[in-house]
Amino acid sequence: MKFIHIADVHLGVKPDRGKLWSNDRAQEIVDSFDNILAICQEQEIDMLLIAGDLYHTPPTEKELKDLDYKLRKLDKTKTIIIAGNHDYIEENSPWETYEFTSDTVVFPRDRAAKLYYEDINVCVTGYSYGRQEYKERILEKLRPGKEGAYNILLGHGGDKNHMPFSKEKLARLGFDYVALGHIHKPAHILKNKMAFSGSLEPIDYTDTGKRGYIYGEVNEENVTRIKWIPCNKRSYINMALELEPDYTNSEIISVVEDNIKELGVENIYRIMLKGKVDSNLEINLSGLVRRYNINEVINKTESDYDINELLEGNENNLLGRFIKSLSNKSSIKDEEIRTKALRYGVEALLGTGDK
Ligand SMILES: [Mn+2]
Repeated sequence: MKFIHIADVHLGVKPDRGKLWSNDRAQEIVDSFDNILAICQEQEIDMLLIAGDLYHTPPTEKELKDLDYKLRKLDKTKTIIIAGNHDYIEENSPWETYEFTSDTVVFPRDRAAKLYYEDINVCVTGYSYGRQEYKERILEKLRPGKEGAYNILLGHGGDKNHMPFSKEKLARLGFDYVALGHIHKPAHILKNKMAFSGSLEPIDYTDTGKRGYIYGEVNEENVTRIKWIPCNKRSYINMALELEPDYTNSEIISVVEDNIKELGVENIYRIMLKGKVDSNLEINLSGLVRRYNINEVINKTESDYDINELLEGNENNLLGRFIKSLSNKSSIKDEEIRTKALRYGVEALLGTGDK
């Protein structure tokens, strides 16, 4: 028996709304899901397990009809879906009323349900969200549905507002494989027995790193082997750069650009600038922001200046008086706080030009 386990596809999400790449990302998420379906067909996968949040918000009937159309093309694959906190099932919603014509089952809301497939001797137990939050430890109470069968648990959650659980308790319930969703970072929790597949694609800048799906194989003795396979079209990358006082703006641009080229121009960046820079330097990366996918530039640089030199040139103005008053040890007793206050004040005054 072969299965694919995915979760948190978030179809319908518009990542980084307002950015140039936002629409492309929305399409790439659809493409990535379609790619999973193509793999199911090509590799004759028996089961496609979707562990919640297939959709970013509860789906419309039109969306389910479209999904059904795609799933109907799979000759060998049964699809089992639970709803998560994003695409939770409301009473009389399309999730409840739509009748799939493909080999697909959506687990009912707000109760444990099981489904036994005689042809492959597999029993899946799962629980769909009927609302956005469950503080109850629901997953820990589920039990394998059929003795002698290969038992799978399909669950969504893991933080304190979304069906919290202890990994140890979940591991001891007696399931052969626990397919989890909700946490976007993939995690192989118990070897070949329990895993978060992670989101299929990164959804926003907090989803750094690779994303993908789990491919699993179960042999005749019901021994499972799983493998996590990355497939994300691009990644969110946090780039931190330590600058030096002698850098010019062009040099900073060139360093950032070299790094982006090395890490991949298709990726989406958050750039954090650190270190000491010339106190007169104005950093301007707007040219790069137009050319590459840069979500945000965070400037945490500090001005490189000599307090004594500054004092000499500003004896009689506000800046000079400020430096003098804070240089006096009795002004603020705590050395560290005084140094910080001096630095922030000097930088603010230099920044406004109001001396
Ligand atoms: Mn979720």
